[in-house]
Amino acid sequence: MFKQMFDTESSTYTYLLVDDNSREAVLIDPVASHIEDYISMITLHNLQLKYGLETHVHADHITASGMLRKKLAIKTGVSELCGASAADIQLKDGDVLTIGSQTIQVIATPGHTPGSASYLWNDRIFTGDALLINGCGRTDFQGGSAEMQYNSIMNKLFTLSDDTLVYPGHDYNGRRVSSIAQEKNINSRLAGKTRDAFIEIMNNLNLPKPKLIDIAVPANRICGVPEPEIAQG
Ligand SMILES: N[C@@H](CCC(=O)N[C@@H](CS)C(=O)NCC(=O)O)C(=O)O
Ligand SMILES: [Fe+2]
Repeated sequence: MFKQMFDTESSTYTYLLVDDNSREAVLIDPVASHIEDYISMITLHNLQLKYGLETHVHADHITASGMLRKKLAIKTGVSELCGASAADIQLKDGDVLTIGSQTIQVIATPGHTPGSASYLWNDRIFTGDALLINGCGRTDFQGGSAEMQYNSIMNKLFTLSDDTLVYPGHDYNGRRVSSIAQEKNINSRLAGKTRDAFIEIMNNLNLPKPKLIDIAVPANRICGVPEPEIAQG
């Protein structure tokens, strides 16, 4: 079982991955304002939520991971390079998590942020903001690096099988899924572009700062839950 959910406020995608035999499940990039929807879905389908995973410390919304940990005793996981010491699992490139007999592989894809990670599950890759559909995450805040982003995409994501389905962290134009082949062939920032050309594009996006960045980044370093609540368990 697999679900792709969308937060209209931040255009964020959240993904539910389920191992049908064991009913163990994972949420990738859950959004705080949708926590009741996640809990209803978990109850309805009789799931055992095992992990709440982040593709990075988000700048545009607050994560539901810490609240889910409080309510459902899940483990929260984020790259060790995110500076989110409150997370239960500090993930490294190559780490493998399991739901039932299925594996979720962590692939470090720094660039949008130093701790950005992608998750490979069967024929699907959840790229966060490392690779978007016909785009990629910006690299102009949170220690971002266009050069690292280029290397992550070319040397890690684009070495996956062409058939791998690409599920992004956001889409601002209603698109839901792509593939490695599609992004290699028609991503306008990458297809036929040199590394220098990519860096030039990324350094001249001139995007406004995300509205919530000053609230979301510190909150997400502690899994989105205020510290006193963590202290109380
Ligand atoms: N207007 C949005 C900005 C969102 C934004 O900057 N998103 C980041 C990902 S966290 C990005 O990389 N956007 C790429 C783009 O807008 O092309 C907000 O205020 O939250
Ligand atoms: Fe982001």
